Amino acid sequence: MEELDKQNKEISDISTGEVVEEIVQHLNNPVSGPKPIVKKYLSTVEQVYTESNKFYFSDGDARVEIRVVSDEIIRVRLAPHGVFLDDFSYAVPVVDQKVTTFKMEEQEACYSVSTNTITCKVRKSDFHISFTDNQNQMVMSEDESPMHWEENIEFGGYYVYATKKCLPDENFYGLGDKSGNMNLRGRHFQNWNTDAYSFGWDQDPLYRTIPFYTGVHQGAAYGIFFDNTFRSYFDFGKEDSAKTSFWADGGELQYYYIHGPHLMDVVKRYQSLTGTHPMPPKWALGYHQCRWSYYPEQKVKEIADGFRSRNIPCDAIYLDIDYMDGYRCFTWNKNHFPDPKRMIKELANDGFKTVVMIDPGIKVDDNYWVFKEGKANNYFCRRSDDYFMEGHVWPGRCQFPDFTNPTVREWWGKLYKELVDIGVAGVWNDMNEPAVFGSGTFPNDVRHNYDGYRGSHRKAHNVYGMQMVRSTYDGLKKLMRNKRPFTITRAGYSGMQRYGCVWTGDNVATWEHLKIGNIQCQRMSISGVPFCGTDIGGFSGEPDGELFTRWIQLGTFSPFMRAHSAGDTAEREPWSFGEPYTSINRTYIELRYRLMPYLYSVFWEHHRYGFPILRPLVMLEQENSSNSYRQDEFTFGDKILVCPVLEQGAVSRMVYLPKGKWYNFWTHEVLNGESEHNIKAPLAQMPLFVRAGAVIPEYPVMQYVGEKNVDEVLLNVYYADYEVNSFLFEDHGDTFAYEQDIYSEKKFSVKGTEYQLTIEQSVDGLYTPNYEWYEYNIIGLPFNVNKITVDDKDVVDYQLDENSCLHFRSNKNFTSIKIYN
Ligand code: MIG
Repeated sequence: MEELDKQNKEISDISTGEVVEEIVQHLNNPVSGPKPIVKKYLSTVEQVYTESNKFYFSDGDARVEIRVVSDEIIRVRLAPHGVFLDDFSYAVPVVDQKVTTFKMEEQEACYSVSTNTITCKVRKSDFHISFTDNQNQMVMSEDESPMHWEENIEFGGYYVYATKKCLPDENFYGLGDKSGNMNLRGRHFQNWNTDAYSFGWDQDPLYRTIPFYTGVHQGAAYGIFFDNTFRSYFDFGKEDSAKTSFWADGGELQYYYIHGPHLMDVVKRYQSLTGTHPMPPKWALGYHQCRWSYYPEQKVKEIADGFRSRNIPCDAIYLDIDYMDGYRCFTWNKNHFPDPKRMIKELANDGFKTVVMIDPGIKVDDNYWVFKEGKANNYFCRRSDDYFMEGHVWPGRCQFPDFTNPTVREWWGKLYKELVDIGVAGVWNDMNEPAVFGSGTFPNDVRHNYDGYRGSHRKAHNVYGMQMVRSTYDGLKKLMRNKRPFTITRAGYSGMQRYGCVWTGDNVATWEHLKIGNIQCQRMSISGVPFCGTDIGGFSGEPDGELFTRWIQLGTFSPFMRAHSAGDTAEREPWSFGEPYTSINRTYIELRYRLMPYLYSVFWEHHRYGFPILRPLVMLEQENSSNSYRQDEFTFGDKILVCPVLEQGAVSRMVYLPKGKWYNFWTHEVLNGESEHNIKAPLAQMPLFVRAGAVIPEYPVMQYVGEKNVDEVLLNVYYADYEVNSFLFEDHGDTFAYEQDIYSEKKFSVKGTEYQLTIEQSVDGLYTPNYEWYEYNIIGLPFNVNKITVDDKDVVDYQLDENSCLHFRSNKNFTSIKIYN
C-alpha cells in the first residue's frame, strides 16, 4: 500500500488531470483499466561518442545528444530507447550556426562539452545536465532530476519531461502568448492553440504556442527553447518552488539552451534560430481600421470618407467574413460588393489598402470550386479511419486543408490570385488554431502530412495556423511579384514571425484588458514575435470615450496598430465618441505617422539584427534585483519610453525611469533615471519619454503612408552630456531590394559636453532617399554650449529660441548648413 501511495504521489506530481484519474483508478483496482504508466529516468552515463559537433551519451539504453549549435547555443535531445526521431522542425529551418571552437573533455565526475562561451556538463553518476558561463563560472541552468519519460500506450511514443532547478532569486519571462503578469514565476502554463474568446487575466492556453522562456538570476539571463509542437506544459516553481519543469504529451524531448548573459542576447539568439519578421510594407505600420463587418460597399466608403473628411490618418480598411458569398473563402457577396475591383481601386485612389479575411474552413459544397479542387486532389484532412475531418464553422459543414502538406500550401497560396489581381493588399487568416464550433478543435486522430514526417493532430495542432499563414505569405509573395505581402494570423507557433503579424484575438472593452494587452504585446515581442497588436478598443463589449482614447494611445506604440470590434457593438471609429476624444485620437494617430521613420527604423533593427521592437523594462534593468521597474512600461526601440495610462479617470501616474536621463516628450523637462516620478497624464497626454542623446527622425503628418513626398526630414536631437548613437533606416518601403543592400542606414552619433555639441553621421547601404534636406531641432541645449559641429563643420551664427531649442537645416551631405532666421 505504501508503494501504491508513493506511485500515486509520483504520478500526480507530473501528470495532468485525466491521466492521473485513470491511473489512480487502476491503482485502486488493479484488475481493470489501463496499465499504470511508469516513469523512467536516465540512469548513469555508460558510453560516450562524438560525431563532429554532436556528442552522444548513453546509459546503456537511452541516448542523449548534445549538439553545439553556435558559441552560445547548445541543443539537447533525448532518445528513450536510443533512436532519435527525424530531425525536422517548423520553427528552426537550419540548426547549425557558426561555431568558433568546441571540445569535449572527460573529468572525474562529468563530461563537459564547451565552446568559447559556455560549458555543458553531463554528470556521470546521475545524467544531470547543466550549463555554465565560462567567463564567471556561473551555473545558469541545471537539472533537478535527470530527463525522464513515460510510455504512451494509446498513441505510441512517450510523454517527455525535463525538470530544472528553480533558484530562489530566479524570475522567468517570455513564453509568447500568455496573459497575466510579465514575470512567469509561480505559474503553470499549457500550450495548445485555443480560440479563447474574451479570455481573462490568467486564462491559459490562448491562441499561440511559443515554448521559449528566459530565466534571470543574479542579473544574468539564459533561455530555453523546448521545440516540441505537441501539447506542452511549463511550470515555473509553482508545483515546487525549487523546480522549473517542462514536458509534452509526445514528440521528442529536445531543447536549446541559449546563453545571454543579457536578455537581449538571449532573444536575438532565439531569433537567429527561428528567424525574424521580414520587413513589412511600410503602409502596414500605419493605422488600420477594422470591424466585423463593414458592408455593403456603401458602408466601407462611408468609413473611408469619415477618415479623410476628418483628417484622421488611416492606411487600411478590413473586410471581415461578411464580404464572402455564404462565407465561402475566395468568393464575394455580389449584393454587398457588386464590383469589388472597382471599389478596391477607388479606395486605393484615396490612399486605403484593402485587407480581407480568409478562414481555413472550406464549405462542403460540390458546386464550389475551392471545395471541388480540394476534394479532387485529396487536400483535406482525414481522420485515422480515413473519413474526412468535418466540422462546423461559419460556412456550415466544412472540411479543412492540411496546411502541413507542402503541396496543399502551394495550392492554397495560388488561390489568392484573383484577390491579388483585383487589388487586395493584405490577407487576414482567422480561426486557424484551428477553431471548430462545438468541439473547439480537431479530434486527436486527424492525420497530417507534416511535411512528409507524418503525425496526428496531437503533433500538428499547434503548427496548423502557422502553416496556413506561411502558405498565405508565400503565395502572396509570388503573386505580388516580390512586393512585400501583408498577412495577419491569429494562431501560430515559434517561427511564425517569418510569415506574418498577429493580433491578440478576441479581447474585451475593459480596463483590465487594456492591461492584459499591454503586457501581452511586450511578452510576444521578447518571445520572437515582434509585429503584434491588440484589437484597439476591445473586440467585445463597449468602451467609453476615455477607454478608447487610452487604448489608441497605447496602440500608437503597438507595432501593429488596428482598431477592431465585434458587429453587435456600437460604432467604433476614432470619431465615434465625439469631442474631446476625436481630437485626441487624431493627435495620437498623427503622432504615429510623424514617428513613421523612427518606427520603420526600429523594425529594421528587428529584422536585420534580431532586436525585439517592444522592450519591457526588465530588459533594460535585468540586474536590478529589487525589480523596482514597472511591468506596464516599455521602450519602443531603445529611444522612446512608453508609460501607458491604464486606470480609469487617471490624470497622473507614477513612472519609473530606467538608467540615464530622459526628456519628457511633451514638456522637454529632463529627468534622472533609476528613480520614480509622478507624471501628469491628463487625457491628452500619455507619459512618453525620450532618451537623452537620441535623434528621433520625423516625417510630416500624412493621411496615409506615401501621401506626400518627403523633401525634408526633421531630426529631433535631444542633447545629452554623454554619447548616444541613433540611426535612420530608409528604403523603397515595399520591395525586397533591402536583401541586396538597397537601403540607407544612416547613423548619428551625438555627443555633448558642457560647452560643445558634436554630431557625426555616416551612412551605409546603396539606397538614396529622395529628399535633399534635414531640419535639425536641437532640444535641451544648455546655454553654456558655444560650439556645435556637424561632421566637423561648425554651425555658426545660431540663436537659441526661448525654450533653449535650436533649428537649422542642412543638406543631406552636411556640406551646407542654414540657420533658421
Ligand atoms: O467566430 O470573423 O477573432 O477578429 O472579427 C468569430 C469574425 C470569428 C474571430 C476573430 C475576430 C473576427 C471574427 N472571428
